[in-house]
Amino acid sequence: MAVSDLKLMGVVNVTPDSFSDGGLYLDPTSAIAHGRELAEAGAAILDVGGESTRPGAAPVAADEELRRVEPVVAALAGVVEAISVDTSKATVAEAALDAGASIVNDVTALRGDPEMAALVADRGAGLVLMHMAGDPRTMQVNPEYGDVVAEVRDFLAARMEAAVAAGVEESHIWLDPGIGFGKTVAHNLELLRGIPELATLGRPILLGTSRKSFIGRTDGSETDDRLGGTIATSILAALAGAAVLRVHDVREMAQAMTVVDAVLAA
Ligand code: HH2
Repeated sequence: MAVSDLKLMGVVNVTPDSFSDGGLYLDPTSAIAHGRELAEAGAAILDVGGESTRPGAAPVAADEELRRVEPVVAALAGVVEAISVDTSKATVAEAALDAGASIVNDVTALRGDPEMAALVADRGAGLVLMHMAGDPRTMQVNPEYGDVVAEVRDFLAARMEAAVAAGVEESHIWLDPGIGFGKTVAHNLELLRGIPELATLGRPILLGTSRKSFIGRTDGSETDDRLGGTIATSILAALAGAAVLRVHDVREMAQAMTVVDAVLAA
């Protein structure tokens, strides 16, 4: 498979406090323009979120999150193959699905809101189940695992089973190891090496390394200077079997994939 067969998921953060682009796209007009740019640059999916999940982030009330996300989803629906909504609240997910989203990206893997599983099942939506140890306020306090890859794989298998038991079609589920969510640098690096093992679960693997702090802790770079590390980890993940890459810098990522394919085909 060519790495350019992968889907790029462009990040649209309609927030004041996201870790790398907080405040840049809080106004719906700028978020919509940014989403259009990412679509033109090669994003097949746009992931629209109204609540930061960075370590220590303060929770956002549902009505505020909905106010941020809904007009942006409505304007971008149809611009790309699919819109996902990055939320763990069923009311926000429902409004986004009504506005044209077709995928729910729930970083709590259906553990955050008891209404979420039934909503996704009833609407026949796509579902991203992500691994997170703890919650964003506490997740980076001394994360510990025995075998991180095995534990994340078992967690994802169990969450997939719970989703299917609640009526979600297995074929609608994507799995994500949750890079940076309750993990040390070493855990993140091990998970990147462990993608083939996660892929044995039989569902597409989505991966988000974009601009994350494990890159900065590896080379000392600041948040706005981690494109090289993002591309390196994303390409390695693609070659190891990841199917969807969640990135902020779609144009640069698409270029890297095209060039890698040209080399692989030579
Ligand atoms: N990472 C972030 C947010 N949502 N969803 C999935 N499925 N996987 C991820 O790795 C992931 C995610 C964090 O990135 P960002 O949205 O840029 O930051 P913030 O949460 O501060 O808005």
